[in-house]
Amino acid sequence: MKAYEVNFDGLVGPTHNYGGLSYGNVASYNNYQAVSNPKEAALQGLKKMKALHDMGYKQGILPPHERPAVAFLKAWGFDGTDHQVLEKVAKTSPELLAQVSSASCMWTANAATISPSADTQDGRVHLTVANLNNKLHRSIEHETTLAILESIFSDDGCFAVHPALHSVSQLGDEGAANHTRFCTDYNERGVEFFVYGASALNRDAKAPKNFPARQTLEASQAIARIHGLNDQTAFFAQQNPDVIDQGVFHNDVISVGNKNVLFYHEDAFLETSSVLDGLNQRLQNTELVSICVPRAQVQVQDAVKSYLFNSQLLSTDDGKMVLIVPKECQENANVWHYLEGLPALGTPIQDVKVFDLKQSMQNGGGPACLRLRVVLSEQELQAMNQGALLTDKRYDQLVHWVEKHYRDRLAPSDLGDPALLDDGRAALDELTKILQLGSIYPFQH
Ligand code: SUG
Repeated sequence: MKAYEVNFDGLVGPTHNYGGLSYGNVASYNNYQAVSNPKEAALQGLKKMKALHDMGYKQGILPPHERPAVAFLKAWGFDGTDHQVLEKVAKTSPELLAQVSSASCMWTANAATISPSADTQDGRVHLTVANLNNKLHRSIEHETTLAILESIFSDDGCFAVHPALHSVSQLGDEGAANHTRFCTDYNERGVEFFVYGASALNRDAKAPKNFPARQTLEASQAIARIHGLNDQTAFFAQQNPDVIDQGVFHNDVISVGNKNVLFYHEDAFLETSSVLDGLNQRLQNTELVSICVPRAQVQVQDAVKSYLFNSQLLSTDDGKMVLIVPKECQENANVWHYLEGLPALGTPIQDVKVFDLKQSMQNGGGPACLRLRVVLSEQELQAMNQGALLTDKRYDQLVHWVEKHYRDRLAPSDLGDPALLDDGRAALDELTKILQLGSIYPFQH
């Protein structure tokens, strides 16, 4: 049966702002307290979704979470009405307010890890929500993400949605940002490639020195077990710790894969030749096509600034592939020079398309961060909640919804505005109807 790669993009939330919250993520850190434009951010994201939908790809949508997350502030000892809580935290701890106001769930590559049914022991699609415990503002995402995924993939004959791993640093899990699947065709058994930043339990293992390794080997192994993968369908490799120290906080900032193609930077992995061998040994009916971008042409710093590898690598009807890159690639001379020459290299990547995602990019989130890939057979596609799929009509509804509810300017001092909370809730309530999700938010209960 035919299977599709469905990209579920995160719809940017009304509180999108620059909190400088992600140590190790250079763009997030550098844009601390810059003024954001949530309306533009959401429209930029929707434009990419619509463009891919128009190109014939299946496109899904994951909604933003409730922010500011007052429930967490209450759990941390702030009391009173919701407005009183906001007022108190804005006065006494604006830093904490920024943590609970981030729209970071927009980067849905970090929402979960997905194993398609062709790979798993019980023949169901397995989804494990990421605990994101390396960053406070992201560690509060997993409960709502679970509710959303359970609402979209509720048919337990087809899907198994698993809660996040226990939230401790040794089991740090950042979802599909560190997971790539290789295969001949989406409906065939593939090999799932888990790239970890460090091992938490092996004291002799190499680890980055300056910035945190957000994904552990132990978390990746746990997910592979939970999903019913085996030695042929799962393969683990360590990211090069030196590049984490240069700002490559997820593997999807330094490599991307699709079907049998791996597009990666020369410095991406700790042991590149064993990575390529390991993947090749496990791939069925095809050879791995590895496209290495040499450091002599594109330095790690160029990759971090431009997000060349945080691109979406998509199959086209003629059996080739197109790379969806952010505009920042055009602005980096080395990267653009490389991309201009890429089609002539004779690899499957024959086309490059550029998107303006500046609002997200300024927080370190490119095209690939904004999407969660879920491979679904025809039957699984029918079994999921159809409200979460983009159609022409739903796109128009969502653009109208953003225009109506979103601000075009948000400064750090605006986060304590009670109207931001109230308007946000009214907007999300309306959104759950557009996406047919039911009551997924705490304020709806
Ligand atoms: O977790 N940025 C996100 C970016 C996530 C990118 N995702 C992938 N590479 N898949 C992060 O670091 C910044 C928020 C702020 O600073 O306001 C932030 O959370």
